[in-house]
Amino acid sequence: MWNFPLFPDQASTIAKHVDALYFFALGIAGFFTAMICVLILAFAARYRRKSTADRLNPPTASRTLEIIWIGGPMLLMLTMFTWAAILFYKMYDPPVDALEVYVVGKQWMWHAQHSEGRAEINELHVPLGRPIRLTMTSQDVIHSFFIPAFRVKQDVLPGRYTTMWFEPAKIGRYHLFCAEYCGTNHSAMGGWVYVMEPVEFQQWLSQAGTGASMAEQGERLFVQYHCAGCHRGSQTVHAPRLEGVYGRPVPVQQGTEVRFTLADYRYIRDSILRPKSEVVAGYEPVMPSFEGQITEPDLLKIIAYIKSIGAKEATQ
Ligand code: HEC
Ligand SMILES: [Cu+2]
Repeated sequence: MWNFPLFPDQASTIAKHVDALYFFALGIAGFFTAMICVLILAFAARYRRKSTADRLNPPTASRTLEIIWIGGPMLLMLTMFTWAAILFYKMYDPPVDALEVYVVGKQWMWHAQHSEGRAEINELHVPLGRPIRLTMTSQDVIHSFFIPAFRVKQDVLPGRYTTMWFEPAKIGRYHLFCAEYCGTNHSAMGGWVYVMEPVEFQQWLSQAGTGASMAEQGERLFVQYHCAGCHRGSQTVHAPRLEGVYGRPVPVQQGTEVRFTLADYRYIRDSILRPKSEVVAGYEPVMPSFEGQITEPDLLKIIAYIKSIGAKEATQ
């Protein structure tokens, strides 16, 4: 059978909106390109050297024309801008009930980790009809996570967390790419996204793996890296308890001043890798740096653990 799709599937809820805007912009560009081509040819024919067309007293001013050529394009541009801005906000504002998945890019593969514990390489399994939020980072250079059928693409940067969300709208298997040239095997850095029925997805989640959730795996690392030795009420080291720290403003000492910083993914990651850069007010900068010792997937697990003890404390 003839199978040459000009366009990828529309497999997420946002896909048709992105396409509508795309075709609107393409239509306008196409219309003006065609109009200019036709006019160039028409005028070339009409005013060719031998033609007898009237060249006397050309009009030098026309208010109506000026209003049209200033107002028209402005209106078109503002329409495109407003439309795109609305869509942009929608795409960058994940719903609160979104399912969390963590993605780490590295030369040259994608590592995805579900909060429930299961991890996968160059594959991403997601349920139909649930918003999914990806928190992503890179272990080396800049990558970009791209799922054409979902119309989503987001740069993945070393030393930083970026997020993106989508809601799968169609069962199936869709291409996954790295869309930022990242070295020799960049072209091979990709795989498949599987959109499954929610029931099948739950089964898939519970198969294989260690059975431990990300937070539970994080707790083990927390003990393994001796974080627990200082942070669980040590007798010898004065260190803050981490229960409830996630999502709260933390007082950070800066010279003689104290400033508040939100304890989010960025803050906790920096606290572990560069503890001296933001020292909690009232504490000595005695925490060692774990730079280069903990991998990105493990950092995400430790953060998941710290996040989970926050939730526990908040309900007490
Ligand atoms: C030698 C003791 C020690 C060890 C080991 C240690 N920390 Fe710390 N940590 C501290 C102290 C002291 C502070 C407060 C001063 C500061 O911000 O550097 C702190 C601050 C933090 C903060 C910021 C807390 C807040 O209230 O804002 C986080 C998060 C953190 N540590 C996580 C970890 C993790 C995760 C590990 C293990 C990978 C770890 N720490 C290992 C002593 C330690
Ligand atoms: Cu890449």
